[in-house]
Amino acid sequence: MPTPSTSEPQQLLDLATRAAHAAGAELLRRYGRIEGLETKSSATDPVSDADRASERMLVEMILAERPDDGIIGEEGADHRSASGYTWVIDPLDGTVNYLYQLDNFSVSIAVEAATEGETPDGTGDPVVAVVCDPVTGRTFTATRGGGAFLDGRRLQVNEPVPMDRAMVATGFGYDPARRAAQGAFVARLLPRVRDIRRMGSAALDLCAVAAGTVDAYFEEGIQHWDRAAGALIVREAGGLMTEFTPTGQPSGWLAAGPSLHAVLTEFPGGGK
Ligand code: LIP
Repeated sequence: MPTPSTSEPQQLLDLATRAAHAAGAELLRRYGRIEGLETKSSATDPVSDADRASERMLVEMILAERPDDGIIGEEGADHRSASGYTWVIDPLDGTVNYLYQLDNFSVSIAVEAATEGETPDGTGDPVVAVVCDPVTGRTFTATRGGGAFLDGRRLQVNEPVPMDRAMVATGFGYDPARRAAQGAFVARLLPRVRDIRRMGSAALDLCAVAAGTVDAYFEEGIQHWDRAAGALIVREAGGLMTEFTPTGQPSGWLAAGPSLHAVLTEFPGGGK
């Protein structure tokens, strides 16, 4: 594991923030003018030149200043780390919202440090996180052990939250059969909570938990780059984020304050 100098997390945070803002500006420049539209895992899983341009910009900025760091990106960036640090980037989280001009999308960047003896392949511990919302200019940040912030204001999850007062954000996969099972679980949960929100960007959903603008977020099938930065921001705001697979699908996660996290984990079909 790299031994960061005292200023290294701050240097990483500074570069991640500048890169996220530059990529966000590129997304806004292209907003409303979709070009190079293609689909990935299904006909409803889009990618466009905006995603690709944002990722190219992030990779160029990161490697120009930190050529020995690794990078893993949603749109194919794959650079091995020689420094022990790996950048995990989602250049446009909330792609479908972007396509429909629904103003809820983000640039999500996490920097992970390989743990002792492990290869730095992006499965290390996040040490720095930045999630930028280009439409509002909001920038969520966190450093491990240094707290979570929104534009410099310290964040804290809502705690305690009784289940019947909980505002719960979620999302659904692209596969119709998986969506049916996920919808059935939400149908069981809906009468037990205050309300459900489906906002379309996992990174911003996790930041909403950290900021207390929702009480919990869960989703199955989210990718490492969707959640890497948001996970650190939630944890540094006093929240818990653990695996959660209510319909038995892979890569399911739940983020909430401790009391609500415990209740939702025990909800029938909620735990692993
Ligand atoms: C999206 C996630 C969202 C999920 C979507 C999609 P993308 O990521 O942020 O939570 O429900 O299906 O995976 O593809 O926009 O980067």
